Amino acid sequence: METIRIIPCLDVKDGRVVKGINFVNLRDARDPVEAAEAYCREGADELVFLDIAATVEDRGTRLEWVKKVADKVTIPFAVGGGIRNVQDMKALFDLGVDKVSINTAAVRNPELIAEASREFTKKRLVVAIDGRKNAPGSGLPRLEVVVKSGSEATVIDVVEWAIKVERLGAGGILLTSKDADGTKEGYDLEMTKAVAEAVSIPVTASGGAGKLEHFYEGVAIGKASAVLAASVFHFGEISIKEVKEYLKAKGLTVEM
Ligand code: 0VR
Repeated sequence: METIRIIPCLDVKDGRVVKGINFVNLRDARDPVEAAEAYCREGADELVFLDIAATVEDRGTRLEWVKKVADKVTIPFAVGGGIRNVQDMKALFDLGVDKVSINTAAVRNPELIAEASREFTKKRLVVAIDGRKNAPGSGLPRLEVVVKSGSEATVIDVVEWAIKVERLGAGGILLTSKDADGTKEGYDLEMTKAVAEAVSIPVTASGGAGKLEHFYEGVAIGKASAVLAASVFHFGEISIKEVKEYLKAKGLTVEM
């Protein structure tokens, strides 16, 4: 049985870790370096850093923020937000980043996935897919890809995009529900399961984790290989240790 990874996510804006609901109403949470060191100490299996304002501000990833964290991180470190091309990726790898995550740029130029996968190997390339649910009868995909920090609809079906992303060479998918983000009401299990069953690369569930049961559901029902959270970890409501002990008690394999 695969080892399930527990992943805290640092959503960074103006040099601080922030947290909102449905990608808006962002409030200050903590310092990125302090948070990264704490999560490494607490047994996180991987750390994600998202420069969430980069694409909207039409700039590259803030390298100085990434470097401060990269210098302290002792676990696999993945960075996304504002990555537009292989040059941006190389600059991040040169800072010691282990994996890059592309979202809007991949939708705008799918060939970038294949190019990056060839250049850096697929295990260093994650494609982040932000999805939202549309009402039945809306004429829009039930599960629709959104880009630019969730501000722009694409009319692209999430599952179809995930299949294409795998075919183009992505090594993993970071699947975030914009509707569930920050609500602490649980992952979007319908969307997560639909994607995880359509691809053979690891899918990370993201958006909505609020209690221990949610992490288990993300794996047992959502078929995710990893579970990501921000709110409950940043505000100290649940610890990584508690999640791992809970999943282990439920029969899943985790690295204690
Ligand atoms: P929680 O629901 O708090 O665990 O959040 C998990 C996940 O949704 C967030 O870490 C992050 O992916 C939300 N993403 C974005 C954003 C948040 C604000 C603005 C933009 C984005 O573009 O992904």
